[in-house]
Amino acid sequence: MSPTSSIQKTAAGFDKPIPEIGIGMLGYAFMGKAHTNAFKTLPYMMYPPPAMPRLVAICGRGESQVAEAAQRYGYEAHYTDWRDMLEDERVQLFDNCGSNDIHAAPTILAAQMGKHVICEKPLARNAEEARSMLDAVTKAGVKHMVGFNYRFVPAVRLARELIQSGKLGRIYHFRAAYLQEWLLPHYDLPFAWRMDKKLSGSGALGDLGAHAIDLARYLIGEVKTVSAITVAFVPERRLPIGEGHGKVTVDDAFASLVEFHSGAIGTIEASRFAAGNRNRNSFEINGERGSIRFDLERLNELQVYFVDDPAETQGFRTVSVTESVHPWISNWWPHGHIIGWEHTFVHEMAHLLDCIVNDKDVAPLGATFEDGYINAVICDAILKSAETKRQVDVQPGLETERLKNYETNQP
Ligand code: SOE
Repeated sequence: MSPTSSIQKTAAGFDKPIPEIGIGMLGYAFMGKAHTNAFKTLPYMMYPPPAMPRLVAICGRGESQVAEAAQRYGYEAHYTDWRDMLEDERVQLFDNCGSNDIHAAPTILAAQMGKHVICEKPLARNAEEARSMLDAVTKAGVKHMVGFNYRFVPAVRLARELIQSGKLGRIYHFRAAYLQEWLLPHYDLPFAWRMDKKLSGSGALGDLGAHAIDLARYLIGEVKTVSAITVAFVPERRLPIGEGHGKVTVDDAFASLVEFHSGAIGTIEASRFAAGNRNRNSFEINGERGSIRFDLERLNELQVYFVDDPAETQGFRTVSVTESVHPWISNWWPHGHIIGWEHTFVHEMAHLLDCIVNDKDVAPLGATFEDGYINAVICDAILKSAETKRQVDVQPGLETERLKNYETNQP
């Protein structure tokens, strides 16, 4: 096939062939939809794209539901068994948007078959399971990413750039709260997999706290110790079908004190009972030369305070992170035309595809399975601290290149 025909095959006008990457998606609900939307959007919004995602196959338990999803999203094929989907040689990138209990087995098999992998967070139900996934992708030599998409919010990337530039100076505090409210009694939600430790591993901790912990590592550095408390406000919930109740075996909320190897200290909490907070992933960072505040419910904004600002105008001010100089914005709209939650997945998938076709490192800008494993170690430490009512050291026991200077690790 001549180069010209491959250019015309993928998209006219590019000055070099744009490779295709076949996507195999496990899951068609919330995250399956968000990831699919990203793959379908990035070719024309992250233009020219690093690769053209080809929606080869989607997999889900219910034949009629996954068939409808395939038609709705535009996948060429659909399966009800992920083993069959992984046998499809057209699948080059396996995207696991399944529930936490099916993160490990399909992803490990995909890696062993030489497929690149992305898995939604939390990587696994605990550190031991996460480590088995990290070992599999390391042995297979495939690209691997965990869906910590908030690293791909322009305002969050700007926060990292400001910190790394020294604009804030030495960092003293990281204070994060990821607050939702969907389990409050008036919603009367029945028992589900996210409330069952066997299936989910943990509750608000792994679902929401994992995001805050990842941002702590991405922005501040490695965690040294944690002290925590967890709570299940509602101990049992009605079953979705029939009579009876399911026992809630995970946390509805947690709060933790965190020490970083850098010497900074902080608090990280998450709750599904924080009335009025729909999806408020927020943090504040205090340094010797200034502070930063972020709130996902106002994701286009970053509040900044710099001690060097003129006294007469000093104070927290709101930066609209929608200028062309800001990360990714030049791919979207003129300044002031804001972007949304779904666009963070477009940035995330474009980064992954670029790393795959150009053999680049997913880290440190994207989260790898190593980040997912360390995140799981910290989550396990939080659960252990809550159980023992003691401070717990965080010790991933990794001898990887990025962690050689673990004690002084800067992101
Ligand atoms: C549900 O709590 C959820 O969808 C999380 O699983 C996501 O990671 C978070 O970004 C939004 O809320």
